[in-house]
Parts: sequence; structure tokens; C-alpha cells
Amino acid sequence: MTIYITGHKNPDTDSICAAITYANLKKKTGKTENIIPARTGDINDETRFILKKFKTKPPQLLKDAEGKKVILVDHTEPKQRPENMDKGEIVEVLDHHNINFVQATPIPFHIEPVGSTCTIIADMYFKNSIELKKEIAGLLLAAIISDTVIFKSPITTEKDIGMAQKLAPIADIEDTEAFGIEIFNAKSGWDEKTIQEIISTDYKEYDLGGKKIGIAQVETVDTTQLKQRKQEFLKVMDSMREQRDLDTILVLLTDIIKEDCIAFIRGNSTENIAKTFKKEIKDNQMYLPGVLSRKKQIVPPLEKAMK
Ligand SMILES: [Mn+2]
Repeated sequence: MTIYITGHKNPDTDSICAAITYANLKKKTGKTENIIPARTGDINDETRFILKKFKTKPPQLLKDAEGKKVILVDHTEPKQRPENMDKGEIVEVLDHHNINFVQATPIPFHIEPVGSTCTIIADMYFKNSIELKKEIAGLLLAAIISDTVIFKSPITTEKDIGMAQKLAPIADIEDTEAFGIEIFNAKSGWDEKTIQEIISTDYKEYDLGGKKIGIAQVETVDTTQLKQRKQEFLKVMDSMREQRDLDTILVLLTDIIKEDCIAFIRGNSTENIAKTFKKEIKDNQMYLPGVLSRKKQIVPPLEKAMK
């Protein structure tokens, strides 16, 4: 029997590394099934850099989940699952996000409120004394650093930091902070990218109170250049709204050094969103100081407001 492990659509580093490392863990614990790490989309620049550094091949592309058994990692949200997942079978879930999941049959379902899926997986390796190679430790560490924005994001927990400290020597990383900056630099080079490419780097869709909301997050060490391309952003956001039938679309420009966020907004729920965050939206723009996490600081309040 073949089982695929995959993260969310438009995969980030945590989704890719979780699929690879969890498949490795399943193999090491003697599961007889054929476990295949998979992805549902292209790998971004940051993840490419990390895979290269730890000499690991990208997971196989899973285009369609029809008739397939799948373990979902790093998401539960139906809109983020592989194509035709409803015609396949979800056999397990491992995640650290808000839960949007209904299934008639019981399955192993593991959710922990930590900073990254790879924190949960690292913990499993240590708890079960499973051999941890340098490459696997490196992927786990990189995903934790990426998802927690070098431990600065409010989603960061003691457990994330603890796991990173245990992983770093195995991965042969002396300075996690310096490694973190290396990771975030690999993501940049925004000026060479089209707006569509920038938005696609980390774009997720949510069903919030029956409304389809698209939220892109652009994590960067300097928002100056990106801000200058606002009109271009708004144009692309409008066409995405039309094409993807979105109620509202947000693009979050997150400055991980200043620890703030500029949000561009287009759509029917603009007023509602302004009220939710108690901010003024001027020229389709809202300023959110101290906001680094889409998962913890943007999605939950929106979910409440859309109800
Ligand atoms: Mn994650």
C-alpha cells in the first residue's frame, strides 16, 4: 500500500521539510507501507536553498489525490489540500494550525500549538530515539527557523527553541541566528520578481465564515522597495480576486527586522477588516505594528469577524 505525505498547496519550507522528515521517520519506525514524501506545487527559493544545503531531493509532485491515501502535514484547511482530496482518503493528520477538518472515520490526528510542524516531528525523533542524520536534522531546524521567523514570531514556543537547540549540533549549524538570516536572504531578490511571483511565494486561501479569503505573506528584511510597487500589487490582487472568486484578498508585507506589517487590501470585506483590527484603511492600505504572524495575528481575528 502506498501512502503519500504532503503539506499544503503552494508549499513553504515547513510543508516540504515536514513531508520529507516525517516519511523518513515512518520508514525508520518500520512501517511496512510504501511511504512517499510529496508536494502539491512548486518549491520556493528559500526551500530550494535549504534542500541544496542539506543535499536532499525535492519530494515528488502529487498532482491529484483521487483514489490515493494521503497523510496531511502542516494543514487541515480543505482549500489548502491536494486537488481531488475528497475523492481520495486522508489517513492521518499532523499539524500546528487552526483546525478545519471533518471526517466520518477516526484517524490519527495530531495537532500541537507550536511554531512549526517540524517541531512536532523533531520531538518524535528524540522521544523515540530514532537515528537523526545531519541532513534530516538540518531540514527540521531550517523549517523551525523559517516558520518562527528566527524565533521572533509570536507563534514561537519554548518547545520550538528547545528542539532547535538540540537539532543545531546534529545539523552542524553553529549559529542558528546567522543561519536564519541566510535562509531569509535566500528568499529575497524581490526586485527581480514579478508581483505575481512575489505573491505566490507564500499565498494561502481560507474559508472564513463562508467567504473565500486569499492572504499572501511576504516576509522581508526591508519593505521599502516592495511598497513602491503598490499599484502593481493592487492590479494583480484585483485580477486574482476575479479569477479565484475571492471575497477579499490581502497581501501582508512583513518586515522581520522592524517587526511590523503593511497590509494591502482589496475586496468586499475591507470595512469589516478595518473594524476588526481597529485600524484605518487608507488607499487600500493598513499598518499593523508588531504583527509578524498570519496564523496567529491575522487569521483568528478575521475568522471571528467573518462569522
Ligand atoms: Mn508550518
